[in-house]
Amino acid sequence: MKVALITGVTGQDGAYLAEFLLKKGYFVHGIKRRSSLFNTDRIDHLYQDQHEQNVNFKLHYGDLTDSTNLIRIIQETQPDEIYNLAAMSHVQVSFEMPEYTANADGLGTLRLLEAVRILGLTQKTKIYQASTSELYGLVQAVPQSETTPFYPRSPYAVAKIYGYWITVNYREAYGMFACNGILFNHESPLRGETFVTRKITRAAAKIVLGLQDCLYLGNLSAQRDWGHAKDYIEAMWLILQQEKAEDFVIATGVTTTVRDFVKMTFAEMGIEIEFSGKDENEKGVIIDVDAEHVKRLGLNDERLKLGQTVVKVDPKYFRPTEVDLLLGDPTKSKTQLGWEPKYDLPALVKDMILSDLNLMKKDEYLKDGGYQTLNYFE
Ligand code: NDP
Ligand code: GDR
Repeated sequence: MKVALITGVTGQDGAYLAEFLLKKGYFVHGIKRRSSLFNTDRIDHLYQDQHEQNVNFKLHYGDLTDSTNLIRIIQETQPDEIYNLAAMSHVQVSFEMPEYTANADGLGTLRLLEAVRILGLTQKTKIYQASTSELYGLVQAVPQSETTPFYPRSPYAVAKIYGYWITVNYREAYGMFACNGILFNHESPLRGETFVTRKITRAAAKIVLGLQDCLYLGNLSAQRDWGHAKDYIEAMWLILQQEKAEDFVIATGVTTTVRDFVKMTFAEMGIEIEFSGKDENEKGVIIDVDAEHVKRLGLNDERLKLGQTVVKVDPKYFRPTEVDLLLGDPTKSKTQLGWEPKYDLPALVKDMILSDLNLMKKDEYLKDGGYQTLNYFE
């Protein structure tokens, strides 16, 4: 039985990857942070009572800022594969927490690599490092491939560039099987609520159900190459199954603006949005409602008014330095890994909005019953 250790197992990718590896017959160890409330929502369906026989999923308390803890967990678990997914992963928040981001995302990667080296596991343990398209930052060339130069534009990206190069360095210096997956944005119903796609699908569902009036966003013109997390975690695994340790770009090869993602989300519910105005004054207004479509989803079309403003810009979401355009070239991963995404963007949007409608209908139910529901605007 192969043994995998996943850092960041409670996050979006960690949850999908743990499920994927368990299905492949792995023993999966995951590192979770201690928090004052349970933070295992995304993996609760995988939970196993540790008193039972044949347990193959185990969680360990840990943190990427704590070397001795990492050394102990790796010594205890003796993993064949480590997937380093843990990170302070929010680009905008990294401007507010630059030092912590550097510590967890940059030095955290070094701590893992060093732990493997100190424990004499360099020839046994393969390491996957969660690198990112944010490394490309200020556009040097498109589409971005494994050979495109980096120009990071946030404390997050600068921390991740350290993680990228220290992974390459340990591969070259110590012959370790250590690889970077340079993954472009990938989303899902499990996506954190403050990343733009999930913020949009959650808010759109709430607006349609009458639980929220308006969605406030930042830069609507930013372009991202969005894929589905379920497809991307499979690529992580494929990268570690190769003969030779190498770095790979994982992307769809299609880029879309935030503005168009909003339109697609509402269109999925039968609502047409038009944007007008410029920069801080831009807004999105309902111009058409397909009543039949709305009713098919079990929604009340009378709540939706033509001319209703459902999106406004709030400059507080603008970043001090922005990444304007990401568009990946997945040629190497398609030819060498045989990787092919199953979801395109419309299928991703549909998966997310249907899931959030379902979730928000519970809030609607509570509201109708006189209970208070929470509104998040971050
Ligand atoms: P999430 O933010 O959903 O998950 C991050 C995980 O890291 C969570 O489990 C979090 O724990 C954990 N974590 C954060 N800080 C620490 C720390 N100091 N020690 C231990 N664990 C920590 O991210 P995703 O799943 O979306 O992304 C996975 C990885 O891939 C990240 O490294 C991200 O930077 C990178 N990446 C993501 C892309 C994407 O589009 N999703 C694209 C390219 C790269 P907790 O649940 O307690 O907060
Ligand atoms: P990103 O994702 O920064 O690309 O990093 P995010 O969804 O946060 O932003 C994408 C783009 O949307 C613009 N935007 C907004 N973003 C947020 N979060 N909230 C808003 O209200 C908003 N309005 C507009 C942003 O300015 C940006 O241009 C993600 C993370 O998962 C990283 O960890 C990962 O490395 C990269 O993707 C690849």
